[in-house]
Amino acid sequence: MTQDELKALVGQAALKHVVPGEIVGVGTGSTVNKFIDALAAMKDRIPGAVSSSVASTERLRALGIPVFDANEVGELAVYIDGADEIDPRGHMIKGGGAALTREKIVAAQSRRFVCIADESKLVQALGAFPVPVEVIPMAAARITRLFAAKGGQARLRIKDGAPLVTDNGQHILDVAGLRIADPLAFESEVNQWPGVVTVGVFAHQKAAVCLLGTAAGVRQLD
Ligand code: ABF
Repeated sequence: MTQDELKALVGQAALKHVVPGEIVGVGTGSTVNKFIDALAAMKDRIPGAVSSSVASTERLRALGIPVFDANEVGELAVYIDGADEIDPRGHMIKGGGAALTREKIVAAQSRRFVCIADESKLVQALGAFPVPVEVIPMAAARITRLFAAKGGQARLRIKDGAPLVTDNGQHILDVAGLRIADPLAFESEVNQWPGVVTVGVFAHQKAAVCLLGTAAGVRQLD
């Protein structure tokens, strides 16, 4: 099976976690795009979605699925999103798609996080994937020095020759060289640094369930 087919497999499998009659939280990325495409088949059984990015909002609306502002709705039953890395306890690195802040907001608004990914995303310890951190631009140099003191090398994410600007008008640092032994403590610490909007470690909002696409089918980690 190709990686694309594995993503389609878990995108389809995630449908059984959508609660009929309830608004569903929808993440961002190529795996979530497969889920959104599958969700079109049950759009008459849900009021709609809350989305974590402009890109996902456009895809949902193009399929006729209403998208609500997060402020218009209360707690969501479930949030379905991908990850860049996931450990066996459900802690994740996210933000490769630059949508991490809105992803964390919708995850926090949801009772359960269901992570969907192909099996290549499963790791024993987080950190091989550079950790995305959304930052206020004027704090980028100081935050880079704070990561250096932890052994991390932070690089400003560039797109089309200029610093990438997120949906929230901020920049992204990608931090390589970190081995994150305690994801909860790491997330809490970096969140305190002035100028950090969101750190792409999801330990406080970890996955309750992870659906991994494998050649043998969908493997579920609870
Ligand atoms: C989002 O999309 C992210 O937080 C993560 O960076 C990315 C995973 O993308 P893909 O499914 O394309 O690998 O969920």
